[in-house]
This record gives sequence, structure tokens and C-alpha cells, in this order.
Amino acid sequence: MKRVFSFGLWTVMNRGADPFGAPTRSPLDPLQVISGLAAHGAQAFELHAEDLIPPGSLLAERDRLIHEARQRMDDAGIRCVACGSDVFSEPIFKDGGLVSNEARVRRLAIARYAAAIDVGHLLGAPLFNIWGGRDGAEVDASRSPIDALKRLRDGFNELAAHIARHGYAMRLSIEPKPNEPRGDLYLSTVGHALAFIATLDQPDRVGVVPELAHAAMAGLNPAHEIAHALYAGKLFGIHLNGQRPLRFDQDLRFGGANLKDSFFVVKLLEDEDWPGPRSFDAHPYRTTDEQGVWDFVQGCISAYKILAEKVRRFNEDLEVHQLLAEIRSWDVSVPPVETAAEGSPRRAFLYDRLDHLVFEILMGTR
Ligand code: GLO
Ligand code: MG
Repeated sequence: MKRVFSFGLWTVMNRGADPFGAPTRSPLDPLQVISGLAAHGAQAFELHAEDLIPPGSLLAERDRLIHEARQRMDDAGIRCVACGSDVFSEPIFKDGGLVSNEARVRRLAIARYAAAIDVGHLLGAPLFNIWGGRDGAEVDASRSPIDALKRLRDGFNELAAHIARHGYAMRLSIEPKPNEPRGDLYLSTVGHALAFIATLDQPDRVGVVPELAHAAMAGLNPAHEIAHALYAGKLFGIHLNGQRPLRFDQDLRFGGANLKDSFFVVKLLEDEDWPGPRSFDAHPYRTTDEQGVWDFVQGCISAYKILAEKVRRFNEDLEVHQLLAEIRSWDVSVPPVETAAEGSPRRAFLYDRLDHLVFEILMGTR
């Protein structure tokens, strides 16, 4: 299987601003980013419709920009694997998009998503991914969390109906996140999203896009989160990056933090032969200049390939094989009743050794 690497246009277009400091890089043109990604090892990209089409553009302008993007995609040999919408930046969405307490804002959010779905369709995106960054709260007294879920449900149902009505070959996904920019977000983990999807009118059309950073922000094991999505047949996409646990959203370079977690995520995707695009949602550091942005792109892809190679080595290592065979043998040998009564047979669990082998393989000393 040929791996597809993808980046959000917003990652490369990110200008290095943070809550305490102004941008450190000049703006990049989205078309330039599309060809730049292709030139630096990506076969695909994701975007918010607004990354390409400024909000408020007239239809003719939208069509011109889409036409230019498609031309650029054909020339560069790169495709669009997911579209989304920025329903979080503008002040009108300050208290939520789909969950807002104002009906007119909820209508606006649905209209924004629906228009972005049309853009995604015109760009050939098979997935519309929703990260409702403002769909949360700081003041719990302001909204019942049950009402929030019902509003999210109504919104997702309407968007799924929009896709079905137009006959688009497009699926929907939820990208969960525990917090930030809101104090708490309602669709906070893969588990929450999966339970929520089961309540929708067309659950088959909706899946999840776990992000490593978001799982780590919640103190969760990202490989376990992704496993839940795979187990449920709902892994529609993935956002790869790095993140120190229990902090603000850092979106570090893939491989830039939690090496072992990254290894086990790659191992899961590779072992399961997951066919989807390996999509990066990491941000070049604020200290990076315009040229360095492309090193960052190549760094993320290279980190994935190196980890995939480590996975291959792990899977082919003789001692690892022996240890795993030993572990599997315990599963078939049922202890005789007398032994069980005396307590379980004493076993050397050898997990320390196994863990050290992972370490050695990762460090390149094996
Ligand atoms: C922010 C999210 C965001 C989404 C994007 C998807 O924390 O990771 O970048 O991935 O809006 O459309
Ligand atoms: Mg993301």
C-alpha cells in the first residue's frame, strides 16, 4: 500500500502568532502552499474552505478560486482529502457555532458548514471534518450540556442531510478535543464522539478524526484512542503531531514530543494497514522562518517514515518474536484446576525486556 502524506493548508499558512505574541512570518498564498506541499513530499492536503476562499466572497470569486486550486492540484499532482470550515475565528461565533444560545448564530454556523461542504465537493474531498472549536463553554450555568448535545445532534443531522440531498460522495467526521479555545469542549474525546454519533439520523455517514495532541491534552493514550475508532470502523482520518500531555494545544512537529506514543500510533496504523492519509496538523515553530516551513513539512514526513521503519524492525526482531510467541502461548494453555487453586502458575512476564527492546529499537542501538 502506497502511503499518502497530507497537511492542513492552515498548518503551513500558520504565521507563528500565539496568545502572547504577534505573527513572526509573512502570509503565504494558499495556491503557493498547495504546490509547495507537493514539492516537499506530500501527496494530499486538507483545508478549511476559508483557507482558500475568504469569508464573504461572492459566488463568482469562489468559483474562480476553486478553478485555480484545481488547476494547481492537477499541475502539482496533489489531491484534497478533507475539507472543513473555520467556524471559530470570527467574533460572531464567540459563544459557539452549532451550540450557540442564539438561534441565528446556529443557523449561520450550519450555513457556513453547508457552504464549505459544497466547496469540499468541488475540490473532490471525500471527507468533511468538523472541529467545532467554539462548541464548548466556560460558564456551565449558561447552557445545559444536554441542550448542547441536542443542538450538535440537530446540526450534524442537517449537514448529513445536505450531503445526502446533493448526492455528494462525502463522509462527515468529528475531530474531538477536550478544551481550547473554550474552557471545555462538548465533543472532547474519541469515546465521546463515538457515543454521540450513535444518536444521529445517519450514523453510517459519520466517523472521527482523532488528533494525537488532543488525546495527550486529555492525558489519554493516543494509540488507544485511535484503536477505539478503528474497532468501531470509524477511523475516517487522523491528525498527527506532537504534544506534551495535559497542556495547551502545542501542535508540535510530528516526532517532536512523546516518541513512544508516536511509535505506537504508527505501529497501529501500519499493522492494521489503515488505508487513509497520514495527515499532519502540526505548526512550524514561531522561531521558524518562511524557508524553514518547508523543512518542517519534510521533517514531519520523515519522522513518520523513520517510525514506520522502526515498526518494521520491531515486527521482524527475533527476540521480540520469541517474547510475543511466549505471551500468546499463555492464552491457549488453560491451567489445570489444581494449579489454579494454588494460585496462578509463576510466570516470568518479561515485559521489562520487551519494553527495553522497544527502547533499543527506537534509539537505534539494535
Ligand atoms: C485545532 C484543530 C484544528 C482542526 C481543523 C480541522 O485544535 O486541530 O486545527 O484540525 O480546524 O478543520
Ligand atoms: Mg486537528
